[in-house]
Parts: sequence; C-alpha cells; structure tokens
Amino acid sequence: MEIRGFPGDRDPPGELDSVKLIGPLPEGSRVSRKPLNTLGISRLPANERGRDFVVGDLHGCRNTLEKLLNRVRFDASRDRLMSVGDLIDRGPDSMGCLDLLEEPWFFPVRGNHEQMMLEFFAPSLDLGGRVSWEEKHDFLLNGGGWVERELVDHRRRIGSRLLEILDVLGAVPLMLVVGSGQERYHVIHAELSRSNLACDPPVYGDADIDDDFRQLAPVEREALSESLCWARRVMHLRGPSSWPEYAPHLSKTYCGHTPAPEIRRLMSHICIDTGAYIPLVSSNPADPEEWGLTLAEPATDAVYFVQTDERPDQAPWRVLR
Ligand SMILES: [Mn+2]
Repeated sequence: MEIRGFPGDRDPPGELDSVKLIGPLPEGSRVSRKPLNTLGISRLPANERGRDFVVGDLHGCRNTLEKLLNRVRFDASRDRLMSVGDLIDRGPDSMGCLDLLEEPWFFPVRGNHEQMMLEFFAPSLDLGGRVSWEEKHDFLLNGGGWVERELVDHRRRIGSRLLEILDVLGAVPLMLVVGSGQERYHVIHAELSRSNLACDPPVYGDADIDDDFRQLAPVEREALSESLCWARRVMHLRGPSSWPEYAPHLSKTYCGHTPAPEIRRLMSHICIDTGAYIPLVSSNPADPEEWGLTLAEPATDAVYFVQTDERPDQAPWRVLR
C-alpha cells in the first residue's frame, strides 16, 4: 500500500468536507482509554430465532460479503453474522466494512488490524484530537493509508466519525463465546494458543474460558491477549501441520488471520481466512480463483465461498434492517 505524502497546510479542494471537525475532545468523551490489551470476552446466547454465520477476514471487501449474504439469503431480522475481525485495510472499502459495526445483527471480534488502528490513534486522544502522524507506524505500513483519505482532515485532526469508530472499536471484544453445550462455538481473530506450545495442552480450553482465565498470571494474560490477535503458532502460512483437527477440551473456535486458499481445522481452531483481499493487491497471484471470502454456518458446518469481486455493480443488493 502506497502511503501518500501529506498535503501540509494547503486546503484540498473540498474533498474532505465530509470530515466533520471537532475541536479539543469533548469533556466526558466516551472513547475508551483503557489499556488496549485487556481480555474482552463477550458471551452470546444461542440464536433461537434464526441462523448464525461466521465470516473470515473482510479487509475492505464489503461487496464480496454482500454476494455471500445474498447467496445464503441472510435474513437481517433473524440471522446473525459473526466476524473474525480484520474488517479494514488492504481492500477497497474499509469504511463500508466499518459501517457494519452499526448493524444490530453484526458481531465482530477485534483483529490485529483494528488493534493497530486503535494503537495508531491512541496518542491522538491524549493530544486533544490532533493526530500524531507517525509515517512508520505498523498501521500505515500494513494498509492503513486509507484513513488519510477517509477519516482525517487536512489539518490532521480527528473528526467526529473517526471518534465514533474508535469508540466502537475499543469496545469490540477479543473473543465471542456463543451458545452452550454441543452447540457452543467461539469466534476469535487468531489463536487460543499458549505462548509455549510445549505445554500440555498447547491451546486453552472451555474450562479456562469459563473461568475467565483467572488461573493465569498477569504475564500469561498479556501473552494470551496478544495470541488472540496475532498468533501464528498452530496455523502456519504454508506447510503441513502435525496438529490434530480437534482438541477435545476446546469447542470449535472460528478464527482468521492466517490466509490460505482452503479452510483449515487444527486443534479445534477453524481458520476461515481465505485471503479475500489477495487478488486485489497481487499483480500476479498464482491461483487467483482460489482466493476469496468464506462464510461458515456453525450449526450445520456448511461453508460458503465466493471469489473476490469488488466491482460496485456486482453488489446492487445490501442487507436492510
Ligand atoms: Mn487479516
């Protein structure tokens, strides 16, 4: 992703009018300033009225998501869509994916890209809304350049829309626990792996989760919040794995973060990141038809896949409330 230079103090010709300015942050701003690595676990009851789906890393591919939802006849009045996170960066429509946060049927967890965005803007909140623009920040180096076009005005102040987004993202949990018993499943971004895979078992289980990980020392809790967003210990970018498909102590756990052309099941983790953004950024992908977006239905283990298609005219239909 090219990171464009900033136009300095010149007034750009009106294109940023949609960024509503705020002055110093309002007193009592709701934006969370709590540490970003606290373990957030959200629990949801089973969906008694409709179906649940889990979608892989979106990375700005909102139109491709609409194709998938259309295919499964997603019913916004009854069905729910869980997301493994990484709504933003790399693909064409990060803002369209962030708009999903307003939908009552959408339940995301925080991906490492949202984590990087929160960390990028965290100092700004202490600077009264002045964006502390660090060109070498991981967020900008990993596809976050779109914020300059969409969310930051020419004087680099945080606009009200960005403030709302940071507020919501800060409250997005690191983990969803849905339902109970046989129907139970989890949604995380990366892994529930321990930092030392020599531990037995190498991944945490339902009992640890239900105990809110109280057995963990503070340093282990910190390592776990890092693993939930970033780990690639069980899933690898390439190569076969010696891990078994299921770990009996852990309910099925949908995750993303490590793209591959097919979904992979290892240690009860089901990785559904099938690289939706990859055909859009690679000039010569080896097998472009293999990459796309995956939607899984936990109750039936059905899996739906579409190749990435971000042409605007391919998504005339959007889920309505
Ligand atoms: Mn990702």
